[in-house]
Amino acid sequence: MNEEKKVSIVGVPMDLGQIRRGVDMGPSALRYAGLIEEIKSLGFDVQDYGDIHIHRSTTGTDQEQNLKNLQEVIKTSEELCLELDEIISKGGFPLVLGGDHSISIGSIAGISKHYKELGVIWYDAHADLNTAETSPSGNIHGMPLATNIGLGHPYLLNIGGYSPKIKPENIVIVGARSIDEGEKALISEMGIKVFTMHEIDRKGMTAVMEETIAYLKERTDGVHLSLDLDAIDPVDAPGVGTPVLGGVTYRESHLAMEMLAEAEIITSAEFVEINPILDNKNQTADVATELVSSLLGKKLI
Ligand code: 5AB
Ligand code: MN
Ligand code: MN
Ligand code: MN
Repeated sequence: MNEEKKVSIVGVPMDLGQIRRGVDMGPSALRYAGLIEEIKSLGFDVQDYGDIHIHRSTTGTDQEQNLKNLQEVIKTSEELCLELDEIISKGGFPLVLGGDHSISIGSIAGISKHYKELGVIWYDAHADLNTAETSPSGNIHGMPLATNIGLGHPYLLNIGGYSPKIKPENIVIVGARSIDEGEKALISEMGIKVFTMHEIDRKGMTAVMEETIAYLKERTDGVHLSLDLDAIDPVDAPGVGTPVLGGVTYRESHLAMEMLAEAEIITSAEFVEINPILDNKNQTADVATELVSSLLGKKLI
């Protein structure tokens, strides 16, 4: 990543992909944490596209197909898809601020059409590989990775007008420690590469990121980083809706971002699932801001 790069910010104040309100305040929390100023201070040209409009139904939640707020998620995803398509066409580096993780359906729909072999790093405590058939909750934020590989409700798959968006072999999941039975079956069936907390503990983050980078460099022509703040241990990032004990530390995450910056493989990114209502004085947005900064190449000296 070089300093001539335009960083194009899009906020997605979406909380309908899950049931705990507050994650819609994520974009504000990140802006309040000084994200824009921080990126500018690194010498980048920053363009803030503002926030996507979220359509809210007045008729209540549609749970018929174990897909809560399906129509709202579809509308938001279509808009985000168009916005990111345009940003990339204009040569910007898309940085998307969530919002819950359902937004990844729209972001990857807009991004992936610009690559033949888009790679994805899914930095998350969860695998987000559920479909309506396997989901224990009906929350669409647990389904975006499945949707992106072409599994799920046809309306979700059709966002952006094509499916699948990514190949299972172009994905690396990092930090997983809460994986549902249906997701486990899919991971082994599809051969998706996963570094769970077990591998991170055994090998260390350095080896995990070296392997991730080498694996993706070999087979992809662009890499989207989808970073769910719940990958990070709740001690360091308490402001998330679905916290899971035993996560990646703040320091390990910095190292991961620094290694990605050095490898110069990341072509777009999103930071999702920050819930300021559950946070401790905006700590999680502060952590995310620092991680963005490292990802964009901030050096300690
Ligand atoms: B997140 C769970 N697997 O499907 C489900 O935060 C949790 O975007 C999903 O990773 C968590 O409801 C979704 C139990
Ligand atoms: Mn997630
Ligand atoms: Mn998660
Ligand atoms: Mn979550």
